[in-house]
Amino acid sequence: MYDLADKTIFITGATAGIGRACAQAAAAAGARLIICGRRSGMLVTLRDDLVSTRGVDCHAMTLDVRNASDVAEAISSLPSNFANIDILVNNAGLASGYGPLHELDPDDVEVMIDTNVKGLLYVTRAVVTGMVERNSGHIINIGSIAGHDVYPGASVYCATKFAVTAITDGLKLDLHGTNIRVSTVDPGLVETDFSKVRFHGDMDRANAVYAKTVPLVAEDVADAVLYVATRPPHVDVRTLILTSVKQSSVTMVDRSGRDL
Ligand code: NDP
Ligand code: 8X3
Repeated sequence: MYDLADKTIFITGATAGIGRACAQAAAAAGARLIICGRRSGMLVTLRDDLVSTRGVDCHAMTLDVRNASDVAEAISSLPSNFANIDILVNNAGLASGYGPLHELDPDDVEVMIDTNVKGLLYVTRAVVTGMVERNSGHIINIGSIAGHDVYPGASVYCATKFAVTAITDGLKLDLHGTNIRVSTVDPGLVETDFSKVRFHGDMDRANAVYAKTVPLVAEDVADAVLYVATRPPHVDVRTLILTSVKQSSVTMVDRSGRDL
């Protein structure tokens, strides 16, 4: 197994949901953490909690991954004990709006592409350079089953997650001959703030996404990320797809209400 104790793990979008669960799981495994997100209050609360309950080193950066120069500056000016990143978890992402392409708010289109694709590229570019110099590292992208199949009302979100699939595969080719691992963890429905964000705070619509079924929870995805991260150094889990047993495709979700 690849021991995470004293390894440096950078998790983007750690203020909530899957990213926060990944930070908690990595801290439990003894990793040194770099966490980022836009909401500084939640970031500092998480950092203080990880430091006090797990005794790990944690560097919190208020950072919007859409800002290329801020990303480059944040990575290039990391404190020396955090500078050599062993594992990057590209998690920051969102769906914004829902509906036919021609009815989507152009601002929603921009924010999804800027965050899920361009932001992921900015962070990856800034981090991979050091990994290549050290001939060591692991990039774990949080994709989605929406990066394998499209569903109605989500053409742009799906396009961004198809892009994550392509970037992961392309990066693997670009890093051929190095010891750097490249993986995606691609979940189906996970009950987080994802739908609240997608529906701009409309909690009735958000709650309906998870009604009468049993979705994954953020800790399920963190568990998968930890699995991928802790394989022996010669093993690269390329794609790990996980869904609730109640979900059979992007559109087939058992909402019969039957218990497990
Ligand atoms: P949440 O809304 O709970 O968390 C999203 C996280 O991303 C937050 O910490 C948010 O922090 C951060 N984030 C968003 N935009 C930015 C930005 N511009 N810069 C930095 N951080 C940002 O959603 P999830 O945890 O569910 O989503 C995490 C990832 O998982 C996303 O990539 C999503 O596409 C993917 N995913 C989610 C699924 C689900 O059903 N929930 C299923 C499959 C994949 P802040 O707002 O503080 O910036
Ligand atoms: C989020 C999961 O199925 O709602 O990526 O698109 S889904």
